[in-house]
Amino acid sequence: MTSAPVALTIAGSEATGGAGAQADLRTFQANHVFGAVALTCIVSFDPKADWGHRFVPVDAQVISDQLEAITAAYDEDQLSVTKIGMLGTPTTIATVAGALQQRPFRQVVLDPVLICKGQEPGAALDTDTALKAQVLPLATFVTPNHFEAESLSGLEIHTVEDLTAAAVRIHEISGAAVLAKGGIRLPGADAVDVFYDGQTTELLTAPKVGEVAVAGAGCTLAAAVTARLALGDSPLEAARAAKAFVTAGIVDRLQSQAPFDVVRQQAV
Ligand code: PXL
Repeated sequence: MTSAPVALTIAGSEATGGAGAQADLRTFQANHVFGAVALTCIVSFDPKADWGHRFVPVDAQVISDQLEAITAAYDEDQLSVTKIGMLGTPTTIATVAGALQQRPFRQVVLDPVLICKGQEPGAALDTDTALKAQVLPLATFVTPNHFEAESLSGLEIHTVEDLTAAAVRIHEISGAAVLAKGGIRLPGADAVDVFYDGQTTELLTAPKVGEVAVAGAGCTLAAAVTARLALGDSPLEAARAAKAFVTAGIVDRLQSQAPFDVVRQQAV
């Protein structure tokens, strides 16, 4: 019998398995961390409509019930790190923010999934505003992609210098360690991400693997950070390990009948 570290993901289901809670759990497992899930929503792509997102939120009470069960089963030593992925509605955001205020976590890793395709633009704006106001202040580690970094910082990002300025700004707003992802969006041969925690700025680079984004990369990166923090890494060590982990999974991507490849997590 062991009492191994447990990590929690508060995330949506993406039915084909490429992103969301499914990618998070595979990432935890590949990093030797036991995973728990509080499911926030269910996304079913629509193959009849260009693989757009069909989105159904989980009832707020059911989200609370899941979090109650998880935090009763695992105390603050055993479960000290949580990841937050797609929340999707202002109601879900309020529910999750309330739960995080009641039960302390040593680390809260926020993948600030801002827009869910398939939602009304109006609803998405409410969701963005609520996420920034209620969840960002609770985060200790944030992993915005190019679009999310522009939205959270209010800066335009065309270069690595811009991405660094955005990471600094997001740290100032949130107090969190920031891993701002340029990915394939910035020009150049490398996929560059910027780590900034108020003291250290470090560029994490890897050669780009093609010029087309792979689904599940954002979820996998943030989940790998979460797993490494649960194992005791510092935020910078976790960021470096997560970058290597997601790069390996992109190289070994899974193809399917869907119009995008997905990250395939490799055991570490
Ligand atoms: O990659 C963002 C993301 C997160 N969570 C869920 C998703 C997606 C994208 O499809 O479906 C549940």
